Amino acid sequence: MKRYLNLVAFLVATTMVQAQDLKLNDLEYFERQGVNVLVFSNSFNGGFNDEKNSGIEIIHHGVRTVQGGAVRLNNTPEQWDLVPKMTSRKVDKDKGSIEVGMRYDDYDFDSRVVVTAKGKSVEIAVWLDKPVPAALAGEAGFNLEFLPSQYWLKTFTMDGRLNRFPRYATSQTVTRPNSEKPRQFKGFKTYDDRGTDRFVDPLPLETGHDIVMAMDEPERMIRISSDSELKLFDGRMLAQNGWFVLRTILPKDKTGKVVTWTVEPYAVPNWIREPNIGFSQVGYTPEQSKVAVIELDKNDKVKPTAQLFRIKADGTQEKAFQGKITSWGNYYKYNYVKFDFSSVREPGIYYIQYGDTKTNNFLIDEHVYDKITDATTDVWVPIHMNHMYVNEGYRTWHGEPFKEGYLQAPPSDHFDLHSQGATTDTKYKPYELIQGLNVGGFFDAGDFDIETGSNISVVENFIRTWELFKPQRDETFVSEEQRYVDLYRPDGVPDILQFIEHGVLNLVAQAEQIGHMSQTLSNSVLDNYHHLGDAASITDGLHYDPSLKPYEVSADGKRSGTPDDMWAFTTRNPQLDLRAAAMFAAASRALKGYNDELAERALTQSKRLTQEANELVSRQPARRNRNQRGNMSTNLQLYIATKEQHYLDKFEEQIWNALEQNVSTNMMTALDAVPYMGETYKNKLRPYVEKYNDYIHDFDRQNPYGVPIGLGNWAGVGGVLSFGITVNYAHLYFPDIVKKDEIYRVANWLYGCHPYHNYSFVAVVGATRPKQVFYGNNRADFSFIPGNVAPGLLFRKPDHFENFDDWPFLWGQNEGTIAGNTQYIIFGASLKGIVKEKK
Ligand SMILES: [Ca+2]
Ligand SMILES: [Ca+2]
Ligand SMILES: [Ca+2]
Repeated sequence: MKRYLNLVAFLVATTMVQAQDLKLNDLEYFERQGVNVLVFSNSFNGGFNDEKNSGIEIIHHGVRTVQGGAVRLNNTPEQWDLVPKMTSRKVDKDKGSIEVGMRYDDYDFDSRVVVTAKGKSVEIAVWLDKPVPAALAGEAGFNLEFLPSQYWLKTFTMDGRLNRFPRYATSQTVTRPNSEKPRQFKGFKTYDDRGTDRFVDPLPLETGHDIVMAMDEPERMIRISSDSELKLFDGRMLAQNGWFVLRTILPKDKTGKVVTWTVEPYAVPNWIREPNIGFSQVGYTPEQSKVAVIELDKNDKVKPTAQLFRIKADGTQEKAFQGKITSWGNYYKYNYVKFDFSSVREPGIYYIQYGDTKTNNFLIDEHVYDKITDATTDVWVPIHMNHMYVNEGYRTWHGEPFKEGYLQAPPSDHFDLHSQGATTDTKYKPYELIQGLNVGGFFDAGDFDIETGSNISVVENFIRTWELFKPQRDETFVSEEQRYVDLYRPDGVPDILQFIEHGVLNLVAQAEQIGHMSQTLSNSVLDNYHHLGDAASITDGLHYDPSLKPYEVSADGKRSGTPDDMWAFTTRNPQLDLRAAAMFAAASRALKGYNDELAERALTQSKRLTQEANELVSRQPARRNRNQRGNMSTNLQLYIATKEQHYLDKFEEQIWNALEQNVSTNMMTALDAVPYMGETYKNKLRPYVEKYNDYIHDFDRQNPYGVPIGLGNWAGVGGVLSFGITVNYAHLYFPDIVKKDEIYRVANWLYGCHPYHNYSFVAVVGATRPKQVFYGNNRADFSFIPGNVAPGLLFRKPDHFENFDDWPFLWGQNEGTIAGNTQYIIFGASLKGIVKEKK
């Protein structure tokens, strides 16, 4: 009987292999087991041009290793090279093909790409109705990009010649006149040509007609052939975030089907993705619920049980628990089951085994959450202090940046989501030095600008942490006088107070020197915006003097002709001024007794900005409640700071209405008010908290992880953290409605219980297996800055979540921000506080 069953299984398997041609599925991508070919499911319309997330993409055995398939204008396109606009997308189910229209407005250049399933391959054809414009002849080509970290050190052959993908960029380049370079985004330039008027163009690693990649790694193996010439380039020659690029230059003066490629991604027969056992890498307290979420391939057979093993003090292991697997169901492309081992409460070292898959070990112990914020407060935050030299032991993280200060931005466009309006809104002339801005403040994220809105949030987050938890932790030496920060050197002052002071120093200087808040203090030129390395070397530290030639230094050594000075973008926004005013009022409260002079300055600016901003707002045409939530929060903060009744009246007028409209988005602001209001307010809030509790539980129905999972172009850790903080405070003030166990939802998600992999999203003390690469300012080293929180799971349409841990350069999944990471401090501090409370 058994023999017979095996024979049946064999026959079924064989039929399946034969049936394994690429098929266009209902989600409009080509699929066979182990291979997904996506054709502009994600087009080039992200926030930052070429995000390496678009065009023709291949998800190869679960990993998105190929993207960027499109007509492009460069051998190795960079982030700010032009991207095509998708003008049409036609799916032909009968023919098994997808056709996409692409257009470059800058060059009035249209093309079409048609992808057709042909057995185990797809044919990619480029069609032109009009020849390539003369300006792009020899430059426009069809490109496909391959993820370096998945291909480096693997072999490849071009027309049979043996090769290996280099671990580091080490091929050759030529330089060409700038006049031959296709225009970049808004006319900006990604490079400093050092006065040569020439740009760098990589030479191909190989050229031919038939390339086979990674025959030494079946899950990555792919074959591409064409009658046209194929050239393989290494994009890392121009930019560390470049990919390997395979390309065919479009022929001149031709129309019709001008390029044809045959692309065959190899599929491992009957490939089943290994189960991803999601659990908290930080571990669990004995009393909390403990549920692993196991992500399974849709072709995988669910096993009836899983086991928990304990590693004993003598190094031997024993089975601690065996429990049933329960089904949750399908969520996008995978099937989800759960393993509940909450009944195991004995402190110890454990791992989970499901079938042949074992996790790394984790702890069950009362103290597992004790250190979850330490790396963020002791390491990540001080390293992001701007205008300071930051030292750690033998290592310098960065010298003192931007010594020459900030110039008034001229009316201009910009590359990081802001711009300077038609006037400066200040007393300064364009390019004039604004004194006193090069003090305090925090780097925005993986870049080095001071985003004013974010810095306001940062100071607010620190003040909240200080006022709620009064953390006395002192691990950091901060001297504003010496402009020097030394990690792990206590100086007798709680670090949080010093962080508040540092943030306020910059923001108060903005208010005093500019007269109102700037939008941002940022780079003036694109070629130093993408800086990787020591922040102190972004600019030359010398005042820009346009009377000198570029790269020339004045005789006194103080000025240079290099236009690298940072700019202050000063278009006035009264809403931002109001936010700053509320923050300044709270800051003056927090700083009193520590830095009275700064506290006084903050209060003075708070009063002035509030008055001026209110006047400006009253003169503006009424807008439909667009900033209501911000206003509401500002009114609350202003009431707390000043105790003036009219702010409270305004807040009360707004909050109930807001809660009626949307409980979930307004609950945190409502909870923020609780400590300052009476019992009547709390009672009135109670039914809304009950509604919020329903909202929390609804996530158990929406997805297997029970948290709000964002599907945007920047992964959703911000939303998850706000949710976590709100849940924590809802529990603190209404423990009978929101139960204690709810606070672990977000902790589980952050520390490893999520799709794709089970690594902790926080480079954190305490986690067994934190993520190892992040998009920080040291990303070129494939590294991290301790305490960073990754945005997490990036959703790619139509059904793929990913978080690369071998490739740091996708900001939407790996970049920690100063506002997000200080939000994490509040989440972590409140979680620790609740964990410690006795039931
Ligand atoms: Ca920025
Ligand atoms: Ca300190
Ligand atoms: Ca300079």
